[in-house]
Amino acid sequence: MTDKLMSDRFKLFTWSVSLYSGKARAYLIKQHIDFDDISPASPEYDAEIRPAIGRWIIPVMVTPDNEIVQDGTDIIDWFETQNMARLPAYPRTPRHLIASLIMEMFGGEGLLRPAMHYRWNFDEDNLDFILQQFGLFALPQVPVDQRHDMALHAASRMRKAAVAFGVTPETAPEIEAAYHETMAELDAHFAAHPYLLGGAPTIGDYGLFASLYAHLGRDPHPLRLMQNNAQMLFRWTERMRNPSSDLVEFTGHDESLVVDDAIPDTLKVLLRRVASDYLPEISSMVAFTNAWLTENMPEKGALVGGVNLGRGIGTCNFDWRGQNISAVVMPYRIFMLQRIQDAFDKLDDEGRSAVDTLLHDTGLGAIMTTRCTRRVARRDNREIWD
Ligand SMILES: N[C@@H](CCC(=O)N[C@@H](CS)C(=O)NCC(=O)O)C(=O)O
Repeated sequence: MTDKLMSDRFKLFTWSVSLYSGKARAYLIKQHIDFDDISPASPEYDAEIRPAIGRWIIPVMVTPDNEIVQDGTDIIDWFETQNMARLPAYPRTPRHLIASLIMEMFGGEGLLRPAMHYRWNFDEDNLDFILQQFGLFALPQVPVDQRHDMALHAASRMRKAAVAFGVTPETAPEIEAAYHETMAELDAHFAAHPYLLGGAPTIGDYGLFASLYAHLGRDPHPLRLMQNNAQMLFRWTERMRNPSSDLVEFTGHDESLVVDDAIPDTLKVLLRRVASDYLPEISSMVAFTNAWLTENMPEKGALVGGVNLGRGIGTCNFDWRGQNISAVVMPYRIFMLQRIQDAFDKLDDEGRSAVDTLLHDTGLGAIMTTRCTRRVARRDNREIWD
């Protein structure tokens, strides 16, 4: 690593338009970490970061000691492991911990369809803004009047990604209906509680913020939708970007979590939403992966998707709200699911029993039994088969 990257502050290679960047950035803001946002379009990224992590991806954090950490969750865990968290992301009680991890996965992965749909399928409201912003962040060295066409080219790649996640003209009406319902449920929750579990953000808030900020809370069309329909959810998106806890409308509230490991009724509603809207995909993705593993038998330590295959290993199909959805299967999602299952397995009998009751009450029982036959691990900032 050259001296160029050395700094006494943390560096976060991000863009405001990037979904997963928002998760890591919100965490750093909330922990009062001294950091700089740096564009991955900078020469440092090409010269130092990309060769080190082997692909173009954000967010990436560089620590003052020049450690490179890619992945929103790994960035968060880096601070948690060093005991640098002002507000620890992982609750210490069983139901809070598991509910928060489930919402992390739902926010980062389960809300991807609405996030992609509302970014890429409302050109009249969004496209000028998106192209200007992509041009601004991705092509700073290109003259402003030449950015538009180049950004349009990049946009067509992202539109294809939306389809790969299952966003099509056929599925769009249900994606919208489900998002309106979800938005109302989130709004009801944040009318009663500043964060998912009370007065401080936990891992579930950071995960949710991924989809609910860069796309759903920032692009013109979905932002207007949120401002018109879910003002308390909109407030939470402001709160998540504020270094203070921003509890102004919650008079008398402090930064503590809900007492006695209780799960607010409004959060139970959101867990039921995960069960109805994301569990079908989890089951299908795990079944596909298990069959794929039997057929392909990757060696221990092999990069998932192989060297060139990108992040997906195939496509799974499942029924969802009367639609048959085809969606890319990404072992990263298995990794996120495994985190929840690992946390559950580590609980004592009493904790497991409390969580079991919660999961059965909310229709999520299968989340602990739907398991992959192989584990996905992370090594050198990549997913590998363990
Ligand atoms: N699991 C990763 C996902 C990161 C990710 O997908 N980032 C997007 C931007 S929001 C990206 O870099 N995409 C580049 C590409 O797919 O080529 C994380 O949480 O950090």
